[in-house]
Amino acid sequence: VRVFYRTLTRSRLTASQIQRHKASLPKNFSDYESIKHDFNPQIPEYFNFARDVMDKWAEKEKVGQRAATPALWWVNDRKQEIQWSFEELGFHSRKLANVLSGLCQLNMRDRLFLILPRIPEWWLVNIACLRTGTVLLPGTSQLTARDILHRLQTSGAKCIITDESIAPLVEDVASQCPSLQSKILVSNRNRDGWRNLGDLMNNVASDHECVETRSDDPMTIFFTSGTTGLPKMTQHSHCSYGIGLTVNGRYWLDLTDQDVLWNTSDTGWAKSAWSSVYAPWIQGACVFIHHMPRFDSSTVLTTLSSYPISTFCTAPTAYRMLVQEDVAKYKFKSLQHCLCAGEPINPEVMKKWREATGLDIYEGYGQTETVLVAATFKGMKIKPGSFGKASPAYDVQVVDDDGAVLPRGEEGNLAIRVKPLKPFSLFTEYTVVKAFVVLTPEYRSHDKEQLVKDLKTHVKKMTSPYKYPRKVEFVEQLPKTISGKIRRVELRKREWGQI
Ligand SMILES: *[C@@H]1O[C@H](CO)[C@@H](O)[C@H](O)[C@H]1NC(C)=O
Ligand SMILES: CC(=O)N[C@H]1CO[C@H](CO)[C@@H](O)[C@@H]1O
Repeated sequence: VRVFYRTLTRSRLTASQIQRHKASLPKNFSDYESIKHDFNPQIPEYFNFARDVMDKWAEKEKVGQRAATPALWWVNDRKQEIQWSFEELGFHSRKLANVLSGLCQLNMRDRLFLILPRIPEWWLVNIACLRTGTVLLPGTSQLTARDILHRLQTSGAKCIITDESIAPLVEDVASQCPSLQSKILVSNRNRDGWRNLGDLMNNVASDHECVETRSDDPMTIFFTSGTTGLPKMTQHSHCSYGIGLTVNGRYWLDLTDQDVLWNTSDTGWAKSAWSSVYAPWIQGACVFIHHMPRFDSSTVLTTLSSYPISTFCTAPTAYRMLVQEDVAKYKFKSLQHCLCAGEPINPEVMKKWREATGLDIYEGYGQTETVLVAATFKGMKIKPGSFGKASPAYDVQVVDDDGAVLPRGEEGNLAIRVKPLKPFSLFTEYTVVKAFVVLTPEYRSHDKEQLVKDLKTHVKKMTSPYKYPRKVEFVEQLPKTISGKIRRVELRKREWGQI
């Protein structure tokens, strides 16, 4: 019987067809409709990802209820390697949390600016900030001194953690950033004016009590790329990512605690939090990192064949480079699920990748302000040129410029419904200072543009530079209470109503 069965299977399906079929089946949900139907996340009043998710996985590790994969697996091109379990991540990040709340005197809601390449410390800072309730602002290593100045001033960050390549740029601008109190360097060497992270961590306790954060407390701030005007600060709460990215981790990435996820993206970009922190760790999966100085096709293919990477995501441009190599000569024994995001993928590249690996590429789309907005989920038919269907996190529609939903097949704007209820997995706000100004009679005839400039300069001089208003609006009068207090709520409502 066994022989017969084997022959039958072989004659009907090739090994790669079987592999492809298996890989296209979702592991932890049945189909798109069931996801849409069952999606009903509960938002507790208090939530902290370090305590409520990471430390829970550490407990499961202890009693053998989690697969034996590490939680973080880091390699570089000099064959150095680090593997940390959730327990070890907990140990190191608690020490770092003690550095932040002790020596750096960071209180809840204070802001920390982080610019590091893909080194393990980047992840430790992420987790330590959760433990202390510090709001994390990640930035890429490509920032200039001017960019750094703008970010430090706008955010009023009290602490910066970076490496030797960025330290001189910070030194150039630090005197113009009055709120910046601690500068911490990640390096084997010491540098004047900086404290060394390694030394600091050697001298603190490893027990730390995680702070109580409300689900809607601010957790992280990303600067938008600033395509139009100066970059804006986009704030996410503890639950918007910590719970909201379940949609990415469970449904799009289809991860479990046995999976190893590799996204080749750099740290600092808004969405490295998506794929390299929250989405995989919600699912208990392993985050794999290769600290390559730059994208190199043969390094990527060799890495995919020598480590048990089950889930792989890279940019469409990168896939285009990969399929130019002789991909079929590599054996990806563990690879089961491939994804892309960032720009549309060319159907030709998808086809070549499938021919070489037997695997499809699943597209996803989202923005700094959101979690996954739309995607091709496992088990869904892939239609080249389409990025799939709306994610269960949002009610997504194509609308015209007035917000009216358009009929099927018509081009328009992609919109997310925010009324009557704003989805919890949407960013909280953009934290822009706006001034409403009532002019006295002698100023009414003045040139308004010049007045705006003068006001901004005045505030910069009188208070900290970062506090100056980015927006100024002249009004006839301010809404006041009977006792004469200004009703800021009303101003705020008016402002949001306009957007
Ligand atoms: C990988 O990182 C890029 C850039 O940050 C992001 O656009 C993409 O969504 C990430 N992939 C996954 C699977 O989260
Ligand atoms: C690993 C994982 O995501 N497991 C989930 C699979 O789905 C069930 C039912 O929705 C969840 O309870 C598990 O947590």
